[in-house]
Amino acid sequence: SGDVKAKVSGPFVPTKEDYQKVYDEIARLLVEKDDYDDGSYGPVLVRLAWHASGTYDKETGTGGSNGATMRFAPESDHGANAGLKIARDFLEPVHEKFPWISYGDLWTLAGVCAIQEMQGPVIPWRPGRQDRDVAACTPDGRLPDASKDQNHIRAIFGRMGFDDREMVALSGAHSLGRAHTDRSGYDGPWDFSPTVFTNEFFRLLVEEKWSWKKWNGPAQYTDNTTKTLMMLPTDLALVKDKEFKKHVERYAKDSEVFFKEFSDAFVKLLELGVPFKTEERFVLKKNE
Ligand code: HIF
Repeated sequence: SGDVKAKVSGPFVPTKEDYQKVYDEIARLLVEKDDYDDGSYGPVLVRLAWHASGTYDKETGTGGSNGATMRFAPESDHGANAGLKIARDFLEPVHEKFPWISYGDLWTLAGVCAIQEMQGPVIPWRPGRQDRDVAACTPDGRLPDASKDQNHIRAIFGRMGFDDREMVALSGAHSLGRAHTDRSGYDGPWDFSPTVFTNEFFRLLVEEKWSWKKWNGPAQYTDNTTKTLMMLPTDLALVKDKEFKKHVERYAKDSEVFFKEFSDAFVKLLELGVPFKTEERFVLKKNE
């Protein structure tokens, strides 16, 4: 009584509960802001998390989600990143509410949240990315070019350190979202439920017949049955290549196996090049 010492406050060290609050706020905004695209910002948040991470180069250790250098030109202006300002702007109010989180942690956490809230697998996640400045921007050309074939897929994802199985597992994320003519030039969704994470991408690749879309846009495929879906040349490469196709068939048959192997590969993607200080990953709770 009377001699209670003032608590000395050091730097704020966030706990799992603090990250859950950030997660919950993103999940809340996903529900609230449903007047966009197919009714969700989820897919474009997944794309932001992946493009922030997929610049990693294992030889030089440069790129990856540490640094969140897509905040700056030239990286924000790289052709592959067209449209991702929408995702970054969506997350800005979240950063204002939780200013202690780095953008790299925020963007990757948002990808995790989006996948889980769209009924995808649990993606264990850990914090530790630190924002860096414009000097850490990666050169253009590190992200994949959809007009190419399996050799390109192996070159790009091999540079990040992935094997064939992981490359195919990751590809299942194209069950989400759509292509936009004013971003990549391509057009349309990959399946009939672009805001739900499923193994439909693989089932359609195997079971549907795909032919070149007749239009003036970039070369892409359309399904023969409804002509409302699309596949990129890099997507079709997954069934043209025998080694890739093995995994496509496994995932088309078994959603559970796909969810497990996707989760492992996506955890790895989001952690490329990040100098973590902790081993522990958090499993953040879904809202749904
Ligand atoms: Fe995509 N991807 N991706 N992608 N991607 C697009 C959209 C999404 C490639 C090209 C494109 C992955 C790999 C590759 C998502 C997630 C992932 C678009 C359309 C193109 C062109 C962009 C637009 O016009 O808006 C290529 C060439 C890849 C390597 C083969 C990952 C595995 C599938 C790594 C991945 O997670 C998501 C989600 C979208 C949807 C975005 C949206 O706004 O709806």
